[in-house]
Amino acid sequence: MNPLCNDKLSELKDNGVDIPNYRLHGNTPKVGIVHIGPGAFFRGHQAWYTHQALQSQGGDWSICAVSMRSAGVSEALTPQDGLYGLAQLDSNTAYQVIGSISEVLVAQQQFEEVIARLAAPHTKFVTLTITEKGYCLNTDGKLDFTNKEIIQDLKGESQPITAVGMLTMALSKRKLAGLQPLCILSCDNITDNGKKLRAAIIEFAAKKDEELSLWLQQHLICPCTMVDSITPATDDALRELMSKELLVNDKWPIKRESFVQWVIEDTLPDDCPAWEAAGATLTSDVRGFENAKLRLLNCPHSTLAYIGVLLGIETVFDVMQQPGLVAFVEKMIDEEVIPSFVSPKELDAKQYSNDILDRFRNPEIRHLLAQIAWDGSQKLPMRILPIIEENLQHNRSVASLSFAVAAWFLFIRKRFIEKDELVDPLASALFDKVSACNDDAEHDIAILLSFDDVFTSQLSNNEKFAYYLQNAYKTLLPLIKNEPCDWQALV
Ligand code: CS2
Repeated sequence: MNPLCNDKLSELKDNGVDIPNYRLHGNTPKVGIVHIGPGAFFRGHQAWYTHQALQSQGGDWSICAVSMRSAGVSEALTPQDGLYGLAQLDSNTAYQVIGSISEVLVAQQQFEEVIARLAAPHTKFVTLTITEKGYCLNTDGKLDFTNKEIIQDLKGESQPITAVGMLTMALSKRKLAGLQPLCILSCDNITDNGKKLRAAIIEFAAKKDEELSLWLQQHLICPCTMVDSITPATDDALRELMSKELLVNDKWPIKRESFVQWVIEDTLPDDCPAWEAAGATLTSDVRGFENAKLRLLNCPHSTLAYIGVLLGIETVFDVMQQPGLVAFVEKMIDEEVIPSFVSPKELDAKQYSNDILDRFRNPEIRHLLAQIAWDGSQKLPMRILPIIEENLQHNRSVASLSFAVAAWFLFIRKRFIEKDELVDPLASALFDKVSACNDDAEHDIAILLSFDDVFTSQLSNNEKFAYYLQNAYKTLLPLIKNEPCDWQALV
C-alpha cells in the first residue's frame, strides 16, 4: 500500500477522503506556530483546531512540531510530509487527513533549527503539551530550582534540555533581534497553566539576564487554556482501520472521541490563527472552565484508574460497567467535588459531570486505565489534592477523595511488590518509600504523607486527612493481595 504523503492528496480527495485542501498541489502554509510535545493529544486537539482554521480561513499558520528528545514522531511523520489520519470514534465515526503540521524536529538532534524556528520573525505562537512534569514546578506551582534539569540548564554549559530553558534562550534571541516575544500557550492539565508557565520563564530568565526578565515581564503573553478531548494511545487496531478507510499506509494515525473543547484566555494578539472560527472559546474566565474540567473529568478519571487497576480492570469503558464503582464516583462528585468550586455561568456542573461520565462510557474508545495512572505524582497535585485542601479549609467532606489518594498509594505498592514498572518521574523515590510499608495503616499513611514533592505541608500535617486516608487504606489494602475488599465501605 502507498504511503500517505502530499503527492497522494488529490487521489485521496477523488476517493472521497476528507483531506486538507490547503495542502493540495504542493502548497504548504508558512510556519507560524511551534508546538513542543507532539504526542497524540496535540495531534488530536490543537493540530486539529489549526487544521480546521486553515481549512476554512487559510493563512500562514502551519505548525513546526518539536519533540524534546524522542525521534519517533519525526520518523513517522517526516516521510509523510507531516500528514496523518485522525479518526473520531463515537456513535458517528469521522475520518480526516490532518495537514497543519508541516515539519517535525527533534530538539536533542536539531537544536539550532529549533531555536531558529522559535526565533524566526514569522513564528508568533508556541503551544505546549509537555505534560505536568515538563514544567519542572514545585508544590507551590513555582519553577523548581532544585530540579536537576533546571540546574543544568541554568549552568548553560550545554544546549537546554527543558522547555523553559529552550524557550528562554529563544526569547532572548528575539529580544536581541528587536522582535516581539512569542505568545505561548500551555495546553496541559495544570491549574493556571499560562500564569505558572509565564512566571517560570520569567524567574528562569531573571537568573540569567535581569534585562531579559524585565522585558518579558512587560511583553510576554501566556494565555491560560483549558483543553479537553479523550485521546487514547494509537494501537495496531487503529492502524489497520485507517489503512482500510484511507487506502494509504499511515505510520501514526490518531484516534479520539468526537467531543473536543479548547477554552483560551482572551489575550491573544489580533493576528492569530482562526481558532475561534474553528470552535475554540475565548473567555476571561478560563479558571472556571479549568477547575470544572480538572475536577469533574480528570479527578474522576484518576480515581477510576487507580481503583480500577487495583481491581484488575483494563479500560475506562470496562470500569464504567461496574455499578458499585460508578455509584462511588458519583457520590464523590456530588458530595465533595461539585461543592468545591464555582462553575462558570455558562456551565451547569451536574449536567457537565453527567455528560463526562457518558463520554467515559463510549464503547468505541479503548482508553487504558494504566495510561491514565501514569505520572500520579504530577497529576494528583493538579486534579485531586487542591480539592482536598480546599474542602478541609471549609470543613467539607474528604472521605471519598481520600479513597482516590489511598488507591494511588496502593497502586504504587502493588507495582513495587509485583516488580512492575512504575511510569512516574519520581518512580525510584516512591518505590524507596513504599519499601518500608508494613500494612499498618497509621504507619503506612505516615509514609505516604512524607512524599513532600506531592503533598503541601498543610495537607501532610492535617489530622483529619490522615484519618480518612487510613480508613480508605484499610478498606482497599486487601486488593494488593488479590483479596476482595468491602465495597460497602466506599458507598
Ligand atoms: C487523562 C487525560 O491521562 C489522563 O490523565 O485524565 O489525558 C484526559 O483524557 C484528558 O485530559 C481529556 O481531555
